[in-house]
Amino acid sequence: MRPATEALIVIDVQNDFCPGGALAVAGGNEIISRINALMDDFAAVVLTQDWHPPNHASFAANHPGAAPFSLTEMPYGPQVLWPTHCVQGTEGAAFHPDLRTDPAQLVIRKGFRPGIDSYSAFFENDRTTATGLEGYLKNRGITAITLVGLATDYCVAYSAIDARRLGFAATVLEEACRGIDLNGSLASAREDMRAAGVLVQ
Ligand code: VGL
Ligand code: ZN
Repeated sequence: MRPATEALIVIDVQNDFCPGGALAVAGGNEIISRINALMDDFAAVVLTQDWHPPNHASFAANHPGAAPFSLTEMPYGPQVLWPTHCVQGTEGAAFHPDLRTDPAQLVIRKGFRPGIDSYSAFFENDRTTATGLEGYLKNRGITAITLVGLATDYCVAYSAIDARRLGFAATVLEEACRGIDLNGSLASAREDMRAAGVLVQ
C-alpha cells in the first residue's frame, strides 16, 4: 500500500477511447487490468471522464467543412478538431465495462462547457478555468499523484504537467497508458512532461 499522501488518477478509460469507439486509441483496452490492480495500492483513487455536450466546439462536425484531426484556432489557442466522442450520457462516454469503478472516491467530469475543451483533469484548455481537482486533492493531504489511462499525449500529459505546476509530484506509468500519436504528439508530450519534472516511467 502506498502512503496516504499518494493518489492514483485514472484518465478517461471510456468506451470511445477504446477499440471500437469513436476516438479509439490503439491498445486502449490493454491497460485496464493493470489499472484495476493498481487501485488496490492507493488509498485515494480518482477517475476522470471526458463529458461533452453534443454542440461541443472540439468536434469537427460542429465546424462546417472541417475534417477530423485538423487544427483550428480557439480564443485560448490552437485546438485539434476531434471526431464526435464522449457525448454526455451515451455508451461511448461510459467507462469501459472492465474498468473497476467501485474503488474510486471521486469522478471528475471535464469538457462540459460547449465553447472550451478540457484535456487536463485540473484545468480547461485555457489553463485557468479549474475543475476543482486541485482543491479536492490538497484537502485530502495528497502531495503526489500517479497518472494512468488515455491518452498519454493529450489528457494524461496535460494533467501531469498541470499537476507539476500546482506543486504535486507526478509520475506517469507508461505501461498503463496508450497514446493517440498525432503528428509526433507522443514524442513531444514525453519531452514536455520531462521538462516539467514529471517522472515518466
Ligand atoms: C482526449 C482528445 C479529446 C483524451 C479527450 O482523453 O486524451 N483526447 N478528448
Ligand atoms: Zn474530448
